[in-house]
Amino acid sequence: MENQDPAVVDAIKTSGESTLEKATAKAKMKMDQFFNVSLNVAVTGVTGSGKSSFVNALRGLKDDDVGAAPTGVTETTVEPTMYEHPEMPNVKIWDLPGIGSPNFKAKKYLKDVKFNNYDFFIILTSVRFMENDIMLAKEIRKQKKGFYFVRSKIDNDISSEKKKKGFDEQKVLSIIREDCQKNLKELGDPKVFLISSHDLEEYDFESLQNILEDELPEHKKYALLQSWPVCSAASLEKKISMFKRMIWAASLASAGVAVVPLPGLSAACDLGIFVLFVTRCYYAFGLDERSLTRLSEKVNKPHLKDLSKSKLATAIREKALTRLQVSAAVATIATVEYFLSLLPGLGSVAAAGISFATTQYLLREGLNDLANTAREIRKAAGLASVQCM
Ligand SMILES: Nc1nc2c(ncn2[C@@H]2O[C@H](COP(=O)(O)OP(=O)(O)O)[C@@H](O)[C@H]2O)c(=O)[nH]1
Ligand SMILES: [Mg+2]
Repeated sequence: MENQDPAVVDAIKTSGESTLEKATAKAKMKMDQFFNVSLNVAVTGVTGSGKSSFVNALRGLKDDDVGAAPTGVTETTVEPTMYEHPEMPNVKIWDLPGIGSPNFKAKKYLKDVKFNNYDFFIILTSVRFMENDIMLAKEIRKQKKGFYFVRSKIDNDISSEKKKKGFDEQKVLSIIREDCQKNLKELGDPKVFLISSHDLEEYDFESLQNILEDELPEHKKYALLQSWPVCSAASLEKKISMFKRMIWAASLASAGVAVVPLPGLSAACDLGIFVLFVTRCYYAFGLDERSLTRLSEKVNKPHLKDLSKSKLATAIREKALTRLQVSAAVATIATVEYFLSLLPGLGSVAAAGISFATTQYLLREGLNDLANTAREIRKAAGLASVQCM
C-alpha cells in the first residue's frame, strides 16, 4: 500500500475495504447499482384524479409534451401503462387503471396489475379518499408494499379560494389536509401530501420526496434522487451531495487502477463512467433543454437557458446523450476527449491514459461546475436558494 498514490489510498479507505482489488470491485458494483438499479412507481386512484398528469410530472414532462401520458381522457384500459423516465430507462412510472367501479375488488385489482412489480404505490385523489382507496391501501399493506396518499390539483383549490375574502393559503391547505386525513384514521393516520402536478415546487411534493428518500432502500434512493425533478433549492443540494458521495466509487470504477496501481503510471480509464456520471448530473440538476425551458416559462424569464456559461453543460447539451445506461455511455467514448478538453487545468490528456488522481479531479471538477451552474440558474430565476454546502 505504501507505494500507492495517496488519492488511491484515500479512496480505498472510503470504500471500507482492505485492498485495492476489493475496493475496486465494490466501486464497480456501487456504480452499476447507481446507474442501473430499477425503480418502479405505481400511480393509482379513480379516473380523473390526475394520475396521468402526475406520471408526466414525475418524468419532468408537461401534459402536452411529446411522449407524455394522455390526460383528460376516459380510461378504457385495464392494463397498467408503463412510462419510462425520458433519460433513465431504469426508472419506470406506471399509470394504473382507475379504481372507480362500484364493485371494485382490491385483491383482484392488485393481482391484475401485478403488484409485485412495484416498489411502492401512490394513491391519488382530487377530492377526498373513498372506500375503494382505503380498501386498496389495506390490501397493499397486506402484501407488504408501501403506499403514499396524494391529494392532487391543489393549484385549482388555491386559485378558487383566492377569490374569497380573507384568503389564507395555509388555512386552506390545512382544511384540505384534515378533510382528507379524516377518512384515513383506520389506516393509522397516514400523511396526505398535497400536490399540484403543474408545479412541483409548491406545496408538499418536496415532503413526499423526503419521505420516500427516508423509506426506500439506499440503492433505490439513488434512482429516485437522480430521476425526480428538482423541486426546491434543498432538493438540488441533496442531489449534489449524493453525486459527491459517489465520487470515490466513480473514480475507482473508471480509473482501472487495479490493473496498474503504481503512481505516475497511466491506467486504462473507463471514460464511459466519467461521461455517464457528468451527464447524469446534468439531467438530475435540471440543466437540460427541456427543464430549462420549463423553468423559463414558469418564472417568465425567456433567456434563462442562455445564462449557462458552463462549457461542460453546453457540450453535454450538444452531444445530447439520452437513454443513460452504462452501455449507452460506453458507445460514446469518442466524445470523451472533447469533454476533457473543456475542463480547466488539464491541457490535452490522452483519453485512454490518465491517472487515478486525474480521473478523480475530473469528476469533482465536472460535478462542481454543473452544480454551480444549476445554483446560478435558480438564482437568476429568482427561486429560493440555500447556502452552498
Ligand atoms: N390544475 C390542475 N389540473 C390537473 C392536475 N392534475 C391533473 N389535472 C387535470 O385533471 C384532468 C384529469 O387528469 P388526468 O391526469 O387525465 O387524470 P387520470 O384520469 O387520473 O389519469 C386533466 O384535465 C388534467 O389536466 C393538477 O395538479 N392541477
Ligand atoms: Mg389517465
